[in-house]
Amino acid sequence: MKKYDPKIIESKWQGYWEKHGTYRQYKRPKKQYVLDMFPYPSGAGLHVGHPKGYIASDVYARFKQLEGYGVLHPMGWDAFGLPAEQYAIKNKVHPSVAVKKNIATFKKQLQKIGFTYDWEREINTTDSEYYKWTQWIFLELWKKGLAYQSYDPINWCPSCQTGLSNEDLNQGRCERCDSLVEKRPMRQWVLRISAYADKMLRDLSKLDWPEGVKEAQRNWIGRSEGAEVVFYVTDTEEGVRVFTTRLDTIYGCTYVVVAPEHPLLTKLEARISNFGEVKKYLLTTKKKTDLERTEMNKDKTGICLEGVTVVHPFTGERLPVYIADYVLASYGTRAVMGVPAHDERDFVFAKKYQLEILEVVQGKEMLAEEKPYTDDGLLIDSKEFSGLTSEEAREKMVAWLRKEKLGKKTVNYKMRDWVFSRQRYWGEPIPIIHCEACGVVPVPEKDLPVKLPRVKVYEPSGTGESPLATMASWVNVKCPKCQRKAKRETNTMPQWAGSSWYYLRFIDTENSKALVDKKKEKKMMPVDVYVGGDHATRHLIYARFWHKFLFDLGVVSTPEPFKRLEFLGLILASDGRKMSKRWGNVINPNDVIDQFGADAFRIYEMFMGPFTQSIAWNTDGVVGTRRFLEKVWKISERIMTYESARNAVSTAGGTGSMSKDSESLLHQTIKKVTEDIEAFKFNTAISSLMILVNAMEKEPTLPVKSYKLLLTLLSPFAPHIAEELWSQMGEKKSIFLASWPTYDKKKTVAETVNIAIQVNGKVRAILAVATGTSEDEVKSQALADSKVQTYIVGKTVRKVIYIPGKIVSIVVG
Ligand code: ANZ
Ligand code: ZN
Repeated sequence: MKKYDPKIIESKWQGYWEKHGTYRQYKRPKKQYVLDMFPYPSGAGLHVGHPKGYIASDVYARFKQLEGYGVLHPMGWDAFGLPAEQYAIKNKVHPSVAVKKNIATFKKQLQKIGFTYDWEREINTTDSEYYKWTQWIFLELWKKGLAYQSYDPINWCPSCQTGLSNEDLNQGRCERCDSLVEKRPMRQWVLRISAYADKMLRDLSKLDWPEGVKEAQRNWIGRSEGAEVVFYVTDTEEGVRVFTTRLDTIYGCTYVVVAPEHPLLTKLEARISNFGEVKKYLLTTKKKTDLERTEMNKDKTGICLEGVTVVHPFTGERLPVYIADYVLASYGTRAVMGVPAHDERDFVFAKKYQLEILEVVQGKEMLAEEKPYTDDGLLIDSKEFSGLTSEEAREKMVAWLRKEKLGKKTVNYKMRDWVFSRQRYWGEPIPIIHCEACGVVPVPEKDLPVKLPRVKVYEPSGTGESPLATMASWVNVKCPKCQRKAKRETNTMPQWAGSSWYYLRFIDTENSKALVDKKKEKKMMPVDVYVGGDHATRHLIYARFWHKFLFDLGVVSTPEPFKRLEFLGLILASDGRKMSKRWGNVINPNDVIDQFGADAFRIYEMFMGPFTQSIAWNTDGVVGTRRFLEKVWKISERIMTYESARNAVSTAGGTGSMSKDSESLLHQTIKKVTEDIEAFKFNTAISSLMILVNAMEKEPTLPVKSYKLLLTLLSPFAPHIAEELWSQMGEKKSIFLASWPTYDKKKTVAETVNIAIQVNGKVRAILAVATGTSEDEVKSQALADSKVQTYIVGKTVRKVIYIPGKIVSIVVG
């Protein structure tokens, strides 16, 4: 019998599995689609934090295969986008060359870990045969009016020199380089994601996703029911529409505020006597982010529009109009009615500019005077609406507004349409041609893909145009409609485009006729379990949007792409910080594997703690999991000895026997590991395997059958050693073609013993504990017993003695 040498057995079995296509069991009638969030191949390669999710999905995929499913578990590369481009610029290599090299590194690293990935289905978002379909989806969106050009100011990162979507911001800063983002007017392609806001919100309830992620999506979409109300500018036909969620407070409205960007300003320029001041204010606004504008504790500034008033729709009173940057240009109607008595920001603003504060809603308890009352309540001083509840008042008031054609119910969303163009090189070209005569002309489907040309300079131009604009030979084309001179669109798609539908391509990677074959799609979708982290909104918002669109097109058969989502906690460096080159605390999985083996590494990552928790790396832990595997290996040596001959081993069952306690523990473990893997509780599954191994180690003899059950339970976590020992037991086929063990329910019920608990020599309680319960566990159960508690509270426990299986004796003083 050989020593346990992971170096030898791991590469041996990796080769075997690949050669025999052990994981390609797609003919099986039941399917599981287990998916990882695919990585972008950065130049730094993988550190030990990256594979955590991949190991988890791999454990799950192997488990499902053992349960009899045909499992699709693919991997690919999200290789377009700013990080790849910046790496390429910094290292002076073409992005495509850098990406190729990085992918090779990533792949080699992943392959050492022993995953079930079907590398025949590898995809790369920067392959033109892949992005052909990304472009195709864009054109379908365009045909349906869901892709449009906008000239509204967008988020502009001065350092990355590109436009960004709202999702790319982190507290008003570029999430990539942390620069303060500016607003810049610029032509942009925008996707009408808002058209799907309601569906995306509604279908969240169908998903088996962590509540926190669903909540993040709800907040991101930010549905807000309210009303639009028109305030006419005195003596004009010009109406200012405001959006409010609190129509019931309208009798407390004492002024109206519009965003500095509101079109009303230019329309009324002649009437506004202090227009110079207004213009100056606009300039200061431009420098602020939306976050700074709306932050509660920031000073509220504004300017009264001299010479302009509006008419209160209910009372007919004239109200002053202000511009103030706490009203956002990107939300609602860009105008609000100011109700200082019931809204915090209005309150602060009214105090500063000495505007009237009228209370019109009362709660049960009166609040301190220096604070607005912001809850619903009973209406006062609101003419015929007085005495109604806020809710009743909103209904009645909106009915009246409708009748008078002064307003209506509306719904607003925080989610903005998706700014979809980037002024960068390394992305999918947007397949559009601009013709002076015909305007926007889509590239005909037969001409897809529009390939990204090789350029010499791929640094951003700084002019706000993509570097592609400088390539005359690529830009100048004939209009597909009228054959006259035309120009290609030079903006490219954002990083999120290729990842918004990649899971569909894995199902049918070679298809040149369609994005995905309908029959295959129907069999494999939806993704049963999606594993990853860090994209609670962005990627998961975009992918759901595209999927719903493809569903409406009839390309896919399910309204949602990802049935279940498992979100993971990060692995931090041992110093508690995020693992990063910047901090010099990165650990390369290759080094760990070289030292301890992939199986010990895999088990360690799954054993560190609850899957969803962030935990710091500790190499000593891998020492422990390696030791655990050594034990498993040693047991096999003993089996071999007492079974003496190899052919005796292969007769199922063998001749050894196991104690009743261990037999029962084995069945409990089968139950526990089955349930825990299903629930992504890998750490507790492993700890129960460790307990079982300890028990088996102590058995004088052991049936081969029981040992093989242990190997099967272990195999999703430590596939190489399990496969090796399986074959040493005489098995000819891969362990992953065996079936997952079932347990005998009767045997999972552990036998119990009664233990007397004495306090200072007197028996005070009887405790029933499962046989085999550890000393510490029995002691702590004894101390926690409610009867025992009455005798020990307030006293000091001096001694706790355990006589195994009989008595716990507690001494207090
Ligand atoms: C009057 C009012 C009275 C309001 C009251 C609130 C409380 P959500 O829930 O976020 O949709 N608002 C509307 N458009 C705005 C904009 N472009 N920028 C800044 N604030 C805006 O909030 C809707 C409320 O936010 C609206 O209801 C409006 O103030 C303000 F006691 O109208 B409310
Ligand atoms: Zn034309």
